[in-house]
Amino acid sequence: MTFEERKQWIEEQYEALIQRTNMAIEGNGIFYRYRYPVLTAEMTPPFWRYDYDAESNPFFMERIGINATFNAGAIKWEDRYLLMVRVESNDRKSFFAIAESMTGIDHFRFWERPIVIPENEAPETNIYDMRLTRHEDGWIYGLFCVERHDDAYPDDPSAATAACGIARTKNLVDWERLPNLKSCSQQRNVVLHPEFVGGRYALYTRPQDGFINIGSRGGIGWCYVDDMTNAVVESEAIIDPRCYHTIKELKNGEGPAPIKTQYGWLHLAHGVRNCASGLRYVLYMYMTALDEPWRIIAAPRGYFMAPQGGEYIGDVMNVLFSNGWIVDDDGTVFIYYASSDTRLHVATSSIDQLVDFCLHTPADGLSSRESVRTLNAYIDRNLAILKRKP
Ligand code: M1P
Repeated sequence: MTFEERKQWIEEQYEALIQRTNMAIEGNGIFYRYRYPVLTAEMTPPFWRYDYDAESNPFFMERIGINATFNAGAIKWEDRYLLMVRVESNDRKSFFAIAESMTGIDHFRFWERPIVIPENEAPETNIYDMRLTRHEDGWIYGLFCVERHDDAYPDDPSAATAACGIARTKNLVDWERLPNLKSCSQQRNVVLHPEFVGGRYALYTRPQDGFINIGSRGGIGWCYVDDMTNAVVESEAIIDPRCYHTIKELKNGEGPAPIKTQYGWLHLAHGVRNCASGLRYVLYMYMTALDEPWRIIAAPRGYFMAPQGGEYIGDVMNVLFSNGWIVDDDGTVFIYYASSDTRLHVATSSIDQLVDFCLHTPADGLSSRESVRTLNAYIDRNLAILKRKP
């Protein structure tokens, strides 16, 4: 193929992916999955990946390969669904780029350029997994993981540290970088609560001893912060701990900022357990009290979503992860989740369904004995209904 032929072919493939109509797949009554991912690496603009100069790139060769599009923050902005996507290029560095759609389920198109997050006094090597919070103080905050080499181990190139970076914006284009969250532990999956609580900012945290290993710490924490321009974790209470023989035995982390409903705050989180094939990441939900957003009032058993079919496969297998969701005025909830650190999907549900799921799904009984007892109670009720004479 000539330069022109290849260019045309690549652009046609790209447009076909962007124009593709997505379809809901009937499911479990709690949410709909969709037939196609909403964003894959191939849906990044060709002019990011290819040199368009026929002289310097006669083969129309890919120069800046994109490896993955995943773990996106989400926000509704002027009637459009915006995703703050973690884009990872072939060099393993992640960056943020916004993709927008009018439907929330398909036709996502990246803005022309990635988002430039200014650096602060401690430049990082890698940034990822932004949680967007429209705070009642009038700012939109982006909290994200900042990663750098741990220079305490100069001979170990894998030694790293994780902390929470903070930036804020009024228009999603210009970002003001604030100092990183100060904490005595490493932090990932930190999320800003959207309202003041007792007049203070509040954060969901995830303290960890090491970069990957949680060590003696972990669980979803809660802390207050007086000033987001100098955010310090002074004391941290674990509100949703890890637990033996559950989906969050090894670690867990808050997903997007919680959604306020008349019954309480809806939370989406990820839980991790170990198994012979490695770590397994699933999504789970819980609810907290409206006036005490740290107090759990409902914790449905097990997972809300786990990898299915092709979702199992990717760079980091057996992973579902979500850090973004959007609620429409009619109560529809768009849940953006990534599979296996590779691609981004949407699932749709509603506030009513998610509240019902949280309030009426039995809690984890924490033993096989209790699981069977709960199951038998359901079977008793259902058989009585089924055997009722018409
Ligand atoms: O690879 C799975 C996920 O691992 C990390 O999440 P956590 O800190 O909870 O283990 C993050 O790097 C996340 O981006 C990634 O999807």
